Amino acid sequence: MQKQTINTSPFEGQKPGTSGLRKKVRVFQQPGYLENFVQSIFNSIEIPEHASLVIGGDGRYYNREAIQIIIRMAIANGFSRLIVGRGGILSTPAASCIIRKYAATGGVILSASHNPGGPDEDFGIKFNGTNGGPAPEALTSKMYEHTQTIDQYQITDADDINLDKDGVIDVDGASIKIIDPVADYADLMQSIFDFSAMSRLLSSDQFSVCFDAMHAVTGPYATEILEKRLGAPAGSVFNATPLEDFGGGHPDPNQVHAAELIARMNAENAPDFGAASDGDGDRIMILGKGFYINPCDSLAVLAANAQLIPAYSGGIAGVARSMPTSRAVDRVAEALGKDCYETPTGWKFFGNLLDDGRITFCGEESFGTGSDHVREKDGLWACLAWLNVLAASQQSVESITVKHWQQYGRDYFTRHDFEAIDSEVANRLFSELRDNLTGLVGKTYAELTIEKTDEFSYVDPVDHSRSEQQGIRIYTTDGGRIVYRLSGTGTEGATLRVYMDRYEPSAERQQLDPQQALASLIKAADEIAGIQRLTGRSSPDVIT
Ligand code: VG1
Ligand code: CO
Repeated sequence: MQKQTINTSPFEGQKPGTSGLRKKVRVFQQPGYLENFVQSIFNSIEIPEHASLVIGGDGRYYNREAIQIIIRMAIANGFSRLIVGRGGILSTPAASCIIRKYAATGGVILSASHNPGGPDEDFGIKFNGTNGGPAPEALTSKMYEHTQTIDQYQITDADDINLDKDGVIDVDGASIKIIDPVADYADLMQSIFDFSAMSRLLSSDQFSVCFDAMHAVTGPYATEILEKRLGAPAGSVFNATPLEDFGGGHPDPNQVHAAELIARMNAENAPDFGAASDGDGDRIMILGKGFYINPCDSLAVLAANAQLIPAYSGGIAGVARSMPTSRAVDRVAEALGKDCYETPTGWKFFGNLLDDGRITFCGEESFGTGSDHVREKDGLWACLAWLNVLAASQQSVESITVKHWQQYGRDYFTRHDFEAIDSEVANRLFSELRDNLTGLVGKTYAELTIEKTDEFSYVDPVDHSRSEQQGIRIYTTDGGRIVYRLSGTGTEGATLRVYMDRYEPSAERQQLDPQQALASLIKAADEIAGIQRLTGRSSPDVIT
């Protein structure tokens, strides 16, 4: 084997977003593009002696080719042990679990998560550190700096590795271990939850479950855990084989893209429990029979019932949520006398809080929920947490949620996404909003009076790092809130996300459709930012 130093020059725009670097596959396929970014990762971290790296991805188009390149580069950069998921497969939470379990130096995860896959679609890459969590901002900024000045990368001329056969391969002193991508993760789940109570529930004819893996990475994980270990009937997991193009769909578990599951759950004789996960398995949408539970509420219900789950029976340390997530979990934390942290969007902001033992559960409105068992959001974990709570409480998803609202009040929540809008228009919308921000106070829109406005910035309580411009917030006098931010995961133009929520303490008024309950806020959000006026869009592309 020969180590080679290849001369290269920088590519523009290799700036990691909310969760790694995401671009069109064709951008990644340019000679040197992936190599430059991978070398910039390696240039940004310490690679100690006996360094080890976990490698895997969500199985999307270009996953296997990218893995071969990364293996060759990791060896040339001095990693002596590589752990690779068989077939190039590792869900994001499984990668986090494996990094932690085998005390790896870090991991490279290939995924563009909920973005579609295929030759004309998206690819992505992210680096997780030794705690198993996404690189914090200080590290992603360092990577970006390296991408701007890079002039060479290291690679070996080793042959392609057979990714489909378990075992250890020795390549010139470096060992490459191909592992079952599921087993370690499934064992971790079994150590957290009450699998005996859950398997009694899942194998009884009184209860049925269906899980839509959306042709993405969670298929093998959900089949192993729900069907094999917990005894749900075969076929409970559908769309279970990871496909390079996710069957042509968006592996985004929301009410628009997971239409097949929604239809099943709203049909007559619907299953009691439904779930759909995203491309890389870190998010989940939870449904009851004919009942949708918003992810903000899901986090709150799980936090309130944590003691029913063996691993958390001693109670939780605290909770955290991303800023645009509704304040439902704050109410639970308050009742429990625990701290609740509000962070910017993106899982990387939970890492320090988890590592420091300040929080046990955390989540985002975008269907990501998790705990301190790994350092990523974890879709199947949330699905199993719900099943554990249902098994222990003998209640339905709907009854447990409705009772939760009665006890704590309901936070109506919705998110409206305006996708692929012109970037210049999006920037104009934000600069106008910023300029008008203080002048908005006291004004009335859609009969709502504005009480307070600000732009969210965050100081990490552990390392004191600062993150600015994390979303513009408008508060109305009736307790409503509007948040505007631009997506950091898209690959085409800009995606405007508008989040709205409002608290409803009265049980008599908790049964409304959120779009109805939030109608005035939705109207005000458009008038304040001039969404229709500036973008020409009269309605959002996706509503969650
Ligand atoms: C979106 C979500 C955010 C999530 C991120 C990565 O980011 O809003 O909550 O952490 O995706 O999730 P943005 O910047 O597009 O709003 V995943 O599952 O796509 O890696
Ligand atoms: Co994801």
